[in-house]
Amino acid sequence: RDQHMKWWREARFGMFIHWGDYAVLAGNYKGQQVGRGGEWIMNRAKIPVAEYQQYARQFNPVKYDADAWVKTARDAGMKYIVITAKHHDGFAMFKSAASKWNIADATPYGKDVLKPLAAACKKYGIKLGFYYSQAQDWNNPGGAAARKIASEGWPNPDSAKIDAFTQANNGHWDPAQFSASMGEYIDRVAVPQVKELLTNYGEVAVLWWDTPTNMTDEYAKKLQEALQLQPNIITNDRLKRPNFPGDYKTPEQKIPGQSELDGRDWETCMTMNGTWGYKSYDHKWKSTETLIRNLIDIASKNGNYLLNVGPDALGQFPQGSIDGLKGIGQWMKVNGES
Ligand code: FUL
Repeated sequence: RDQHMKWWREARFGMFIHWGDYAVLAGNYKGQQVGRGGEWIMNRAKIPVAEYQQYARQFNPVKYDADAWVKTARDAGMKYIVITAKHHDGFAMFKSAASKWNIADATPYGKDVLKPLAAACKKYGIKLGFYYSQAQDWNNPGGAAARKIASEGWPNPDSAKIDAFTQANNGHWDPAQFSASMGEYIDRVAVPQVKELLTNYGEVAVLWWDTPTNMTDEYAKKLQEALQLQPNIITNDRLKRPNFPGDYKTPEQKIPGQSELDGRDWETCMTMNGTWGYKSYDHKWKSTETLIRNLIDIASKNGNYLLNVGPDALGQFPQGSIDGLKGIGQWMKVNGES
């Protein structure tokens, strides 16, 4: 029954990649540094849909080198990669027939970036997984929008802008966002895109769902059924709560203590600085020593460590990530099993 989990349980170490249109803004909006994750900037600053979509015209990652990315992961001792195929801003990093809001159709770059990544993963024997934001989608009509309310109030860097309109409209700040129902969004965008992802890229090892805002069992079932396209696929626990536990738990930015372990498989995802998506001014890098200690702590408790890199809009890993991964790789050479 558990045969499909075998490689994952042995993997221990993987690379998370948060990459999308938000890398263009890099945490900055109209001269303001917007707090927390760079990938949340559209929501936190309540950027209108039409305006946000203009930034895609500046997204031209000509330095993107999938081969080099996968090599960097492999050299650090990582066994798998999970990349944001679509984050909450709804921007697909792949050519999609279900929505024009994708990297091939909306940017000067004009190409799918998952295809070369899949090819490089195959070449180096690294498993490839896709993160897909199934519920939140701030650009495709009908997608959900979570409210993150902070007491201090905008523009405090730690808060989100919550105006009366947003408050009254289920977290949405632009009428374009609810010109369709969530059911329509699930049927027209989420399910077709998941099918595209599970059909066009060879073996897909992991489907990493996120933030089940307003999900229902009905929506979740439709998405879960699509997974049949990849019989050996592994999924996390964020499709919908409860009733859809997936294969493993996903503690975020923390390592569970011994007493919190309950026998279920688990994976800690973590940033190397303070953001998932690229921010030009976040230089608070964890030391190599901290990263290695975390990996040891997690491996000793039978978990996996999914360590994040947030590439910039040109397609480059930040130097801080490269340095940290190199440091881990050097330690691995001496102490690791591979
Ligand atoms: C969270 C998301 O909202 C963040 O942006 C990030 O993707 C993290 C891994 O999961 O819940």
